Amino acid sequence: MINNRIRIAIQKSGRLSEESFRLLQSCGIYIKPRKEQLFCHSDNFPLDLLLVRDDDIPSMVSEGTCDFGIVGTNVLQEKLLQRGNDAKNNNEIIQYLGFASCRLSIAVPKSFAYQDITSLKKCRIATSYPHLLLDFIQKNNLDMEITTLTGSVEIAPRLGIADGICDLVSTGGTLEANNLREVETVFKSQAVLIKSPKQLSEEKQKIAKLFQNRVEGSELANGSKYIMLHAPKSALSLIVTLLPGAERPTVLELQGDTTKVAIHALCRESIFWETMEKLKMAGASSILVLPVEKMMN
Ligand code: PRT
Ligand code: ZN
Repeated sequence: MINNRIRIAIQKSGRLSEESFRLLQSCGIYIKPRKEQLFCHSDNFPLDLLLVRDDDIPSMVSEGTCDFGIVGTNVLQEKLLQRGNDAKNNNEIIQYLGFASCRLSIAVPKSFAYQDITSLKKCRIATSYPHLLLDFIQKNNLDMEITTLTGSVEIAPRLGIADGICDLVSTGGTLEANNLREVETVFKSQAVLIKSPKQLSEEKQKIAKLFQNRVEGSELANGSKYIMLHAPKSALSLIVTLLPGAERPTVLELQGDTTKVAIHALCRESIFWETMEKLKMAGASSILVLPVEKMMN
C-alpha cells in the first residue's frame, strides 16, 4: 500500500510541545494526542505525528524517519557540529517559528572577578552543549576546558567541578537563583521547522508544499495586524508613513464627509500604543487594530 502521508517529529513533553501543537492547529491540522501515545494522526490532513525527545528530532529528520521536525536551533546546531557538518545529510530550515527563544550563555559565579572574555582563560566550563561551546572557543581563539554534563549544569561551580557554566538562559532567573552572572552569549536560539534532505515521492512533495505554505501563512499572520482608521484627506500622506511595515493601503471615501477618508492597511509589524498615539496626533480617529488569523500570498 502506498503511504501518502507526511510525518512530523515534535517534542513529546517540554518547552516546545505546546507551541508546536498550537502551530499545527493554526495550520488547520487537528490532532488529538492521547495519553502516552507516541504516534498520532490527523483526520483532516495527511499528516502523522511522532512525539519524541527534542534531542532525537534532528537525526530522525536527517535520516528520513520523519519528513519534518520542530526543534530549537540550539539542539539542531549542536547535533550538526557533533556530526561534523556532513552537508549532504543536513536538514533544511524551512521556517523560523519565533517561540522557545533563548540564548546559550557562559555564566560565572558573582564572586568571579570577570573583566572581559580573556578572564575565562584556562577556566573549566560545564555544559550540555560541548560542540557549540567548542565552536565558540575556536572562533574566538580562546583557551578553556569543557566539562560535559547532561543536566543540573547550574550547580557545577558550587560543587567545585567547574569555574563557570555554559547553559540556556531565557529570563535569567535560574542564573540569579544560583548566584551566577551571565557574561558571554555563545549562541542565540529559537524553534524552527526543519525538513528532511531525503527525496519525497511526487505525491508527498505536493502535501509537503501545502504544509509548508500553511506554516508560512500562519507565521506571516502571526506578526501582522490589520489597521482601520479615519483620517483628514489633508493628512493622508503623513498618516500612511506612520503605519509600520504597511503595504499599499486601501483608501475609501466616507459617506457624508468629503474632508475625510477611511484607511485600511495590513501591517507586517506590531502596532504599539505609541504608534496609535502618533496617528491620533496626525489627525487620525476611530483607530481599530485587528489581529490577522491567516494569510496567503
Ligand atoms: O525531554 P526532552 O529532552 O524532550 O526535553 P529537554 O528537557 O531537553 O528540553 P526542554 O523542554 O527543557 O527545552 C526544549 C527546548 O526549549 C530547548 O532545547 C530550547 O530550544 C528551548 N528553551 C527555551 C529552553 C529554555 N528556553 C530554557 N530556559 N530550554 C531550557 N531552558 C532551561 C535552561 O536549561 C535552564 O535550566 O531553563 C533554565 C533557564 O531558564 P531561565 O528562564 O531561568 O533563564
Ligand atoms: Zn532534550
